[in-house]
Amino acid sequence: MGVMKVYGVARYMSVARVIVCLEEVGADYQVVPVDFAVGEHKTPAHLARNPLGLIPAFEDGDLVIFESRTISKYVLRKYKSSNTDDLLRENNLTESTMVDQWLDVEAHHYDPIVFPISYNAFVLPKIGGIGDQKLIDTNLEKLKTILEVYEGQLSKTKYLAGDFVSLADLSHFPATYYFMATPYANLFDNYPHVKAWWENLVTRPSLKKAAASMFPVA
Ligand code: GS8
Repeated sequence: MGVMKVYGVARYMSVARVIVCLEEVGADYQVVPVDFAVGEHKTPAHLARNPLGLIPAFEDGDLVIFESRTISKYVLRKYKSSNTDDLLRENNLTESTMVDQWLDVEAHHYDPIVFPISYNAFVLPKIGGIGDQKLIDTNLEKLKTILEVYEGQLSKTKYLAGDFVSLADLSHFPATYYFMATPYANLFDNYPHVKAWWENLVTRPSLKKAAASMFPVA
């Protein structure tokens, strides 16, 4: 079986999520570039890997999958023995359920708010586009509500799913990393437990490694 392949571009947020997990377990992998500029993500070859025409797609031998959170779980399960922090907690029903719960919160509540802010206020200007300020402003308002919820949880536990780091935390990395490079980063100052959680999280080597291939934030 050849090396695992991530189809996509490492600086894109969903791709970075997968790279973090691959780095966590120290897996051998290759990032195979997909060139948006020439519409490579809409070619039959890429659509066969991800029928939504999005990145990432992932290949491990005969297994071809898409959706960054699914790929992340696959990688963590496959390399269970080198997943030293046990980021899914699958040997504990309560803990793994808390991981699932906060991963769902990230996917269905946090990301739909933070991703558009990060994309419009940071990524688009980086690639020569113009962000949609109305969209940014609407989502900034919504973000306050969700950060209030996070502040409540993180004042009870060190990480989202409990007093252990998990995929639920790591999954927040890409969009939050770019958010912190927007003019709106200081919004987090109003939520001290969330801010401390983030500052602790970004010290992880896997995140630093993924960040090295992302857009520079300084
Ligand atoms: C989202 C994939 C996605 O939006 C996942 O894998 O988590 N829920 C999916 N990918 C974006 C780049 S991510 O920053 C993408 O492929 N955009 C290209 C396009 O919209 O045409």
